[in-house]
Order: sequence, then C-alpha cells, then structure tokens
Amino acid sequence: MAKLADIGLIGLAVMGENLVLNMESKGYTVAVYNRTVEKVDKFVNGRGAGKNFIGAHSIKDLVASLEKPRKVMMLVKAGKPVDDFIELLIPHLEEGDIIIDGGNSHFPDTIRRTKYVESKGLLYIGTGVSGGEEGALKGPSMMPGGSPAAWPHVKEIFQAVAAKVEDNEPCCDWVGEDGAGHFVKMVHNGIEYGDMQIICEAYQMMKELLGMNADEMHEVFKEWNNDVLDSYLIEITRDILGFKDEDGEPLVEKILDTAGQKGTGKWTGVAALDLGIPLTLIGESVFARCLSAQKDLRVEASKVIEGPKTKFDGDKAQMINDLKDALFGAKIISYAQGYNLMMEAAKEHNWNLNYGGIALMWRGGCIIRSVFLADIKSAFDNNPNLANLLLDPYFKDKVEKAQAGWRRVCATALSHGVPVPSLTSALCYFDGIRSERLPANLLQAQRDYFGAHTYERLDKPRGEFFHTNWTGRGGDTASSTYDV
Ligand code: NBP
Repeated sequence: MAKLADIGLIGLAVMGENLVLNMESKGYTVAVYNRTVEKVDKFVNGRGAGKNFIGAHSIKDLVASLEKPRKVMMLVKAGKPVDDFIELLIPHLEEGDIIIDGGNSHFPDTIRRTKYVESKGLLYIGTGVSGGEEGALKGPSMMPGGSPAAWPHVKEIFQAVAAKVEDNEPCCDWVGEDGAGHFVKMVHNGIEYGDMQIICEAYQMMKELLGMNADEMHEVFKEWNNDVLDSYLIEITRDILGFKDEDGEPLVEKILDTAGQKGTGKWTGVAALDLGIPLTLIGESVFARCLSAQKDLRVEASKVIEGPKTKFDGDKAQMINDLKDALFGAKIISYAQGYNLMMEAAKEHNWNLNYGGIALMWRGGCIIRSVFLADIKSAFDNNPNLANLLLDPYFKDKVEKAQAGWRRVCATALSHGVPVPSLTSALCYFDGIRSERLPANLLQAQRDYFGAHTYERLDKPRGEFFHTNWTGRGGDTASSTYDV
C-alpha cells in the first residue's frame, strides 16, 4: 500500500503552496487538493515535482490518503469557502479527525466552527499564519487555537515548519480554546497597522518638516534598525526608501497616497470597542487609512483650508533623535493596549492565554517581528499576572525616558500642522493612564444633569449611586434604562 500522508492541505494559492513546500522540506508527506483541480496537477508536476506530495482530485481521495487521526488544513479565502469545505469534509471524516483553518478567519466564526465541528465528534483548529509568502515557505509565525485535544497531534508539524528564534525556539505554541488563535492573529494584524502608521508619521515629519530626501531617510532607518527599533517593518521601510524607479528617482514618492485595508485592523478596533478597551493607537491607525482613502476630498480641502505657515527652525539632528524616542514610546503603548485587549477578551471568552508565549510567537516569522518582543516575553516571564505592560519596570523606565523627545515631536507636529494621529493618541493614553484623576467627574455630572443617570461620590463607598436635581425643575427619579 502506498505511504499515507501526514497531513492534507486544501488551497493551493500563495500561502498553501508555500506552506506545503515548507512541510515537505521538514520530512512530512503532504496530500494536496484545490477547488480548481487542475492546480493540483500543475503543482505536483511543477514546484512539487520529485517531492513527497500526493495529489488528490477530490475531497474523498484527499481524506483517503491521510494517516489517522486525519489532519486536513484549509488555506482558502476566508468566509464562506471555509464553511463550504467543512461541510464537504465532515461526511468523509471519523471521530477524532482534525480540521484546521489556517486562513485569516474572523474569530467569532472560529468560535462557531469549533463548536459545530466538535458537535460532529471531530476536532477543530483555527490558526493564524503570519509572514506572507516568504514566511509560509521559510518559517511563519503560527498561532493555533481551537479544540485543545487536537494540539498534541499537530504540535510536531506546526513547530517544525514555524520560524525559529534564539535557542531554536519555534514561533508557534498553543494559544487557547476555540477562537483564541484567530483573535491573537487579529490583534497581531492590528499592531501591524499601528507600527506601520507610526513609521509613516515619522516619515512625514522627516519629509515635510525637516525637508529630508529619501536617501537621507533611508540612512536614518538604517541606523534605527540597529537599535531598540530593530524590526522587520523598520527594515523594509529602510529598503523602500532606498529603492529607485527606472528613472533613478525614489519609487515611494510616485505611489498614490491612498491606503488599502482588508479589515483585520477594523476587526481589532471593533473588538476593542465591544470590550470597552482603549485601543487608541490602532484605532487611529485604521482611521488614518480611511482618511488617506478620501483623496479627492483632501485635494479639494487642501486648496481652500489654510494651516500654520511656520517653518521648522529647530535642531534637525535633535528632532531625528526625538522621532526615534516617539516611535519607541508609541510602540510600547501600542503593545500595552493590544495586550490589554487580549486580557479582556480572555476574560470574556474564558481563554487561558499565555502572554509571554504570544510575544515569542510574534518574535520571528511574522510582519511585526522585532527584538522588542523578547523584552515583552521577559516582562510576562517575570510577572505572568502583569496587568499592563507599562507597569513592568523595564517598560516603565523606557517609556519615561522616551517621553521628552516624544512630547517634542507631538508639540512640533501640532504647531506646524503635520498630522500625527497615532503618535499623539498614544501620548494622550500615556498621560491618561498615569492620571489618578480624570475629568470623568464632570462627565458624570453632565450625564446626571440631562438624563438623571446618577453618579458615585468620592466620599461614599463604591456602588452607592446619587442623583441631584441640578436645575430645581427635575424630579428625584433616576434613570436606569436610558444610557448615553
Ligand atoms: P486566497 O485568499 O487568494 O484564496 C485562494 C484559495 O481559495 C484558492 O485555493 C481558491 O481556489 C480558494 N477559493 C476561493 Br478564492 N473562493 C473559493 C470558494 N468560493 N470555494 C472554495 N475555494 C475557494 O489565497 P492566499 O493568499 O494563499 O490566502 C489563503 C488564506 O491565508 C486566506 O484566508 C488569507 O487571508 C490568509 N493569509 C494570506 C496571506 C498572504 O500574504 N497572502 C498572509 C496570511 C494569511 P481556486 O484556486 O479554485 O480559486
């Protein structure tokens, strides 16, 4: 009898093809299937020629070619195709077999699918896979969640193909129950939006305020990549700024300034709003993409609305240093907020998240990989119950030291009319979280004034609510239903 495959994969597009080549290179036999079946033969006789692949022309053949418990991974377009393949697979699978979704599925779908697949006696994994085409081939970051009983069966394959960091640690570990893996991947993407936006804000400051050209900025990013900001996104920004078009001019300056998005940043923002978590930096980063997309409106407004005319006459070298501090400070805030969101989601969904492990999963292979994540891992190793990254002694010290330069950047940007929404919102969060008293006392008074929403008092125990007849015209009845 022919050798059975260790795992099956549905979806021979960019991610699927590269991930199965990665699996095969680690010694696994992989059975492959694709909706458009011609792609199976094309792959098996093309990039997969001479390698341990079994080409399947139907779901039935795919399932028949797998070792038990069968493991079938889907890397197809997120949404309905995932549900469709689950339905096609179920009749062919047996108790204990595992369906894996490696696409960018929205976590509520993964929660629903885990329940559904488990109700059929099968196991389910929803795993984030990050790193794009190259990551899939050479070692992605993988964030699996779902049925805990499935993890021991896929752990070896997943950790073999995942990126490795110091001491050969794989950037893949079990994240948690049902939708936890896809939630963590979603937050990863949100942080990616934030990291990209603050880099773009620094670029705009250098270009518009300091009058630097692409080559000069390339040198700055090159230097930054050797220090605390060392990361994939700083590295590719350095390379983009150094890249010349055919005419020798920087290509970046010829690209239309309207950003696209596929929705994972928005999902992260919506999850934060749903859970009541101040995820300001990522939120502003999503909105910055939205504003960039309103190009026609901006062009029209730019012709009629005037801003400040002041030219920057400060110390350019100092401002470049300050920008580095601003990026570092804001980045710490972004992770503090992202972790805060994951902690709240874990409470809401009863997930047992391993926060240090998540930092390790993001440490290599993915788009937000950076040296900085090793320090986040250490922070949670030192205190697994850390309530906020800013309370960790290392990060507290770093953000305190970064704040002087960061404040100068924000003040200069605001006074010169350069929009830096993510850098400033992060600084406002920093000032908010370290404020024992915020003006919400006045806000509560306003709510009670117009809607009898009641308030608590500083001089009374928490949980006792008061209503005042502010105008002398209202009654003493407090509202319990109308909430503003
Ligand atoms: P795509 O997201 O482009 O999906 C292509 C695959 O989905 C093909 O196998 C295609 O089959 C199948 N498919 C489509 Br499209 N519509 C289908 C339908 N209605 N029913 C069944 N199958 C359908 O591929 P990808 O870029 O490799 O991404 C795969 C997953 O990984 C996605 O969820 C994506 O969001 C995620 N992801 C992508 C990246 C990246 O850098 N590309 C990174 C991280 C995660 P066909 O060949 O017959 O059309």
